[in-house]
Amino acid sequence: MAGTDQKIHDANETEPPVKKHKVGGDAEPQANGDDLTDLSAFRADRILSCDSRNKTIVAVGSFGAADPGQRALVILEKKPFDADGFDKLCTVESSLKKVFRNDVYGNYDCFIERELNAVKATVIHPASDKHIQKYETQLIHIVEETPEVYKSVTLPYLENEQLNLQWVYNILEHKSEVERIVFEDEDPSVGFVLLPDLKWDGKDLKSLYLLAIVRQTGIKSLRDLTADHLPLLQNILTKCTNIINERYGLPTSRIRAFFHYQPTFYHLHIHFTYLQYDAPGIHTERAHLLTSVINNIQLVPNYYQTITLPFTVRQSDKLFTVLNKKGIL
Ligand code: M7G
Repeated sequence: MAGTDQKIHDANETEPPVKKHKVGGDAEPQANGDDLTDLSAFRADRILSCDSRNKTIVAVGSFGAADPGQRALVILEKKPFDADGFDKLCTVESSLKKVFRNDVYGNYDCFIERELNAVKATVIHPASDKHIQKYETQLIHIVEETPEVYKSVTLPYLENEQLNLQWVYNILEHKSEVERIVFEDEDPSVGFVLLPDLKWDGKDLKSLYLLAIVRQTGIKSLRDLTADHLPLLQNILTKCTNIINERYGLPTSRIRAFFHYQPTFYHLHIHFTYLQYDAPGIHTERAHLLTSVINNIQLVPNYYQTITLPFTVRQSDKLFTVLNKKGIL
C-alpha cells in the first residue's frame, strides 16, 4: 500500500520564516514528526505545479542529506484577503513600487506588512508516488464507470493501490488534531467527527472547509452507499449544518455539502464548504451533493450500485493504463 506512515504538518500557524536558505546542502534535516520552524532545509528537485489562478506552487524535494531516500512535498498557497482588515493594509508598511501610470490608472507592486502576508504552507513528508502524482499537473480523462467496470477494474485497483488511512484513524481515535475537532457524534453506527479540512486554516469564513469523517469503517465511497446508510447520512446532514450555522453563522442554504467520486481516501467522508467559495474539487465530474445522494437512495435503495458513475483519471495513473488496456478509455 502506498504512503505508509505519512506525516503531514500544517505549518499554517507557525511563525513566518526568518532564516535564509542555507548554502551547501548542510541544512539540518527535518526529523519526521517534528514541527517545522522554517523551510531552509528543504531542497526542491522539481516544481510539480504552479497555478496562477489558485495562486499555489507545489515542489517535490527532500530535507537534506541526513534524510536519505525520503521525498517531501511543499505546497505554498497565497491566502485570501480579510475584507474586515482592509484598514490594516493601508499603512506606511504597505510600500508601493510603481509599474506604470496612464491617465487615471496607477499600477503598482504593493509590499504589505509581513504578518498580513502569510502564505499557507502544507508539508507532506515522507511523500509517496501517489502524493506526488496527485499534485502534478497532468492530462485528465473522464471514465464512465459502469457497475461492471467498478467491480472488475476500479475495486481491485483501489484495494491494492489506495493511500494509507492512518491520518483518518488518528482523528477518530483522538491521536491527532483533537483540538481542531468542531463536533463529535460518538454513536458507532451513525456517528462522525467534524473538523476543519487540511485545506482550511479554520479562520477565514470565506474559504470555510470542514470535513465530516464517519465512525463506521469499511464504507469506501459513494459506490457503497445503500438505504442502510440513510440514517447515517441524514444524521450528518442535520447535525453538521446545525453546527455550522451555530458556530460560523452560515445557514444551510449557504453551505455546500458533498462527496467526491472518486475520493482520494477510501474511508467515507463528506466535504462541507462555504457555497461562495470556489473550492477545489467542486466540479460536476467529481462532486455529488449530499442532499442529492440522500434523495437518490430514497428513490432507489441500490442507486449507487446500479448507475454508471463518471470520474476523472490522470493519464499518468496506473488506473488509466489498466482502463486503457481493457479498451475502456
Ligand atoms: P478526498 O475526496 O478523499 O480527496 O478528500 P481530495 O484530497 O482529492 O479532495 C479528502 C479530504 O481530506 C481532502 O479535502 C483533504 O484536504 C483532507 N485531508 C487530507 N489529509 C491527509 C488530512 C489530514 O491529515 N487532516 C485533515 N483535517 N484533513 C485532511
